[in-house]
Amino acid sequence: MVFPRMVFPKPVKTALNKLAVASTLLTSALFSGLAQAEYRLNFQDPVTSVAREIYDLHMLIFWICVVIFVVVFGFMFYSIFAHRKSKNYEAAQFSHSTKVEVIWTVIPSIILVLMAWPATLVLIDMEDTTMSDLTIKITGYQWKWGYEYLDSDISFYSTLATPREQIDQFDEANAVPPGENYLLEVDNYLVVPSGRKVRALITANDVIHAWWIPAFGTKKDAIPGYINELWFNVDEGKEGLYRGQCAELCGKDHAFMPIVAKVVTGEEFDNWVASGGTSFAADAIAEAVDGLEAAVAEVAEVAEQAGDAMAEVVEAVVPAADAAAPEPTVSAKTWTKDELMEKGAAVYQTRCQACHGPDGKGLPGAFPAIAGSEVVMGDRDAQIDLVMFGKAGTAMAAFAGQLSDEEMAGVLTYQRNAFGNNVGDVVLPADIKAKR
Ligand SMILES: [Cu+2]
Repeated sequence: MVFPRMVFPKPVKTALNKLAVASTLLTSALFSGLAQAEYRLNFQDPVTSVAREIYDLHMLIFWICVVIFVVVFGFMFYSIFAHRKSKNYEAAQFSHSTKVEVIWTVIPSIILVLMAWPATLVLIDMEDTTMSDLTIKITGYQWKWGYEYLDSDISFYSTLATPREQIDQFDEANAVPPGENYLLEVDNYLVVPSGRKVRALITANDVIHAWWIPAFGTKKDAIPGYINELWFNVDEGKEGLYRGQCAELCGKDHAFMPIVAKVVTGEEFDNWVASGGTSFAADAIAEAVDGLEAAVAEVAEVAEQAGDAMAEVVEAVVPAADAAAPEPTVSAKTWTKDELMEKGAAVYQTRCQACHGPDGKGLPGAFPAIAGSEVVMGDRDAQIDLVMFGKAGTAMAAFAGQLSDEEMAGVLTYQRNAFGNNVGDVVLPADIKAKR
């Protein structure tokens, strides 16, 4: 048998050719990307009992679907092949069969019940937050997470820590390559113990968010005015970092509010609570300082080989490294305007720019500009109150609980004197302290 040849008009032909070239390019680009990234199918490895139940349920349903697929398509292809016209098969002529109809109703019903049974058991287990060992209240904000350990006094905010330079890739010449955990890094980890049942109360302060850590098998909406519950109990021996994300489209920076949980042993957790919840932050700082010192030592070694001229350079580098190391608590320190501006710029780029823009121009119609703002450049006290305590009925949050005296003084000084604002005065940490 001869099939007629498809004949396309010329423009269609050209378009099809272009499409073929594009799809080849796309495919090769896609697969070279896949080859580089660690690529996997299926869920993340479960580390809690609930996550394991979900995983097993998922696999069970998957294999049931595979069997149904093979049986149905096998039957279909067999029928098509065995009864094909060229064999002169004569079709049966019936139009109704009660027997067949009963079979194709009863069998799927039984399959559905068999699938619903284990699924219901998992759902019931997921909802059972009783007998928990500790409770953490989790609040979603635009765009960060707040954690409160209700059994102790510990509470903190967890904000994106991926540097702005990696995110703003508008200028190719100055592009910084994304880090390993791009957009999945935070400044403060949620610290939880392994081997204990953690109950989480989930809510939100502004719009609906959702708290999701795939490896824990937890995902729950955070709704303003409501408190949802979930629980997880991480297996002992599975200590480490687990990453998740906000899973409910919550506005402009929805992709910029990741979740990082640091799972530690029960003993480490107790020590962490006893220390007021600060030791892990201190660890991170110590690590950073160690890294810095190692780098300085390396430079020194090279310099020794290169002679005295280089040694002089090292002398210049060491104090710089010291200066870069985190400062001790500094209530007695006298702050210069330059220092406040520098600190303020860093705080601004992590805490304010999401709404007010990296360039202070805001988002017309939604978030007011800082540049040229009469409010910002107006009365100093009023401006301090606004940033510390927020403004009711607007999106302006109260930052008193989120920033230290020094950070608050810095960012206020910065806003009054950056982006072409030119008030000239400074806000000192003592001014903030006096208002707390
Ligand atoms: Cu969100």
